[in-house]
Amino acid sequence: MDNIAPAISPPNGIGANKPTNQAVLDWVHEVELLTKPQNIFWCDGSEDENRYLVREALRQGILIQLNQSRRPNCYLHRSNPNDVARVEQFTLICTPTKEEAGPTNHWAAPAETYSKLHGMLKGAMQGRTMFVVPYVMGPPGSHLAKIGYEITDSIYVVLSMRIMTQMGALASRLLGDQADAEFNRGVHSLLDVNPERRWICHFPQDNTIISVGSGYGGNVLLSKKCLALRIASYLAKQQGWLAEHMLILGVESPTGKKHYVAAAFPSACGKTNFAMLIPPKYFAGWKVTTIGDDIAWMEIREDGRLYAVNPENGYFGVVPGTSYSSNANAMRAIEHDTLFTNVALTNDGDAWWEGKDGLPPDEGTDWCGRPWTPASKEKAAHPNSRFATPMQNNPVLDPQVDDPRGVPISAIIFGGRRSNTMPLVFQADDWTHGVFVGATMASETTAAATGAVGQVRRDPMAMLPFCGYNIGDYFEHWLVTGRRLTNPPLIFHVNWFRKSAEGKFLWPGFGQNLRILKWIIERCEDRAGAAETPIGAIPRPEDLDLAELGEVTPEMLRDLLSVNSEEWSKELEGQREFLESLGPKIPKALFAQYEKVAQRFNR
Ligand code: OXD
Ligand code: MN
Repeated sequence: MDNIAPAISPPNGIGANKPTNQAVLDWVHEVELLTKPQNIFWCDGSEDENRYLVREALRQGILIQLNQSRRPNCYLHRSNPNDVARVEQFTLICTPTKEEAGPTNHWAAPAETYSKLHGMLKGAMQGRTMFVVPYVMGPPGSHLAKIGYEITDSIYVVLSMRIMTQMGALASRLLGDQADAEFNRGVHSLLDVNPERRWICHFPQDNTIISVGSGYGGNVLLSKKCLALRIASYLAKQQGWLAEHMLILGVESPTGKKHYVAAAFPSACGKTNFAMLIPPKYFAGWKVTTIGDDIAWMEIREDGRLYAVNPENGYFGVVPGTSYSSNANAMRAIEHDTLFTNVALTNDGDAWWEGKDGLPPDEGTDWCGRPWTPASKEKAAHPNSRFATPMQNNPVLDPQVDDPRGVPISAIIFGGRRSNTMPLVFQADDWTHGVFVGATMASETTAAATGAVGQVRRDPMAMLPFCGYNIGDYFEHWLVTGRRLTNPPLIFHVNWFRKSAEGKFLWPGFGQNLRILKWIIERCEDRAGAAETPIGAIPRPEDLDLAELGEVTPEMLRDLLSVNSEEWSKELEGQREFLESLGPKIPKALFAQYEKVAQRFNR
């Protein structure tokens, strides 16, 4: 087999930034002895290093340069077609007992898994360069900030980590030289990108991740889903904070009053779009700003409120459907300094995808590198094609994004993609009811993970694939956190995706979601009305600001805000069955919430 990641020989001064912490050096040495790379490249995150690595990646065909006058510093990467999404079935939580991983995770015993992985990694980097990538997650100075090192044999991973994290010498400086300084150990090897030897393994007790056989972002950018969610959720439980699959946005009204909200939607359900929302014309003077688009780390502060930081430095967003009309801020962000994966290529060197503004090109090259025309049966861009872009590219980046104290959260929003049942928005009675709403939320599956698309699955707090320990303990942790919050955020549920009987979306979504956000923050300020329903408080049409919303008729609005008892009797049944299926660790308080809601329907 040709080596898919041949070694590179950097010039003097590049790839030589060896950290000084002996524990890091010892661990890297162990991995070196196991994987036998041709050489080690110590990354420092500098511009020179980046230029050199991009040049090498272009030379090896790992990247394709896009038209530099149209998209400066933008490149396209094509992953192996067998490797285009997260692989939940091969993602393991390796805790001493199966019970610690719980019913929603694939579990494997740590000792056996280490030896299986070590077997696969033996000599795996022969003829390759082993990159050591130091990185920081979270604003430096925040005591939630975490340091990680990812060892990888993929240049694409290094270039992506540079965008997605604060990568480089800063991490080693912050870690210092103490032998017991805490850092995450991540080892990644492409091996031969074979789906039969693809494993994403987490060892929460060892703060260690090993990922083999994949080159796709969600499986290999170990800072993101692996550290910032799976390992961090485990640490958060031990240490009394929350690591969540949530965007964080700021919303400021024309009077200058500002709130921050965090929202958990499953993968590819519009978190990035919501986090970068552009107010419609009628809402002149309103501003929405982004703290983060995917992950929130939150802790309780002295004032009894929840404060959030974004651990990441960039956005790894779904490309198809992104356009100047759906998300002009994202479009501006990805005009430069962006790494695209699995989009199509136009003949003049630009990126193209389904849902981009304008007409499709007459001809081009699809995500697999095959000639493509609008008559082709296959899509030009893979439905899970991605951009990786630094958050500094975001024209509406919130000024507080680097604040080590984080931002105070007024509301938490859960949401999913549901064609029916779930109204446009409702408010939970209180924190405990909100935890029940989050714990039982569901969504139609998307292309972000391998497997069937469009099937309703329960995805508690959008953490089903990301909670690094027993989901029952996780729910309990949420309940305990609620008891510690003297000034808790209000909790809501939204559904932008409800459809008419004819299968048409009832709500325009995107910028118009500000109307719902406005009601939410008015509820936080105790100045918006609502109707009490069995599932929670739902705005009446007169409680929403609907001026100049031509496309939604009163009938559509009625359907959007309705609670259909037949649909809800099925929904409640599904919620109860789901909680029961999770076994004995599910807190009784959640079943009590179920009973409460069910009884309200029977009144
Ligand atoms: C993501 C995901 O990539 O949730 O953010 O899959
Ligand atoms: Mn995500």
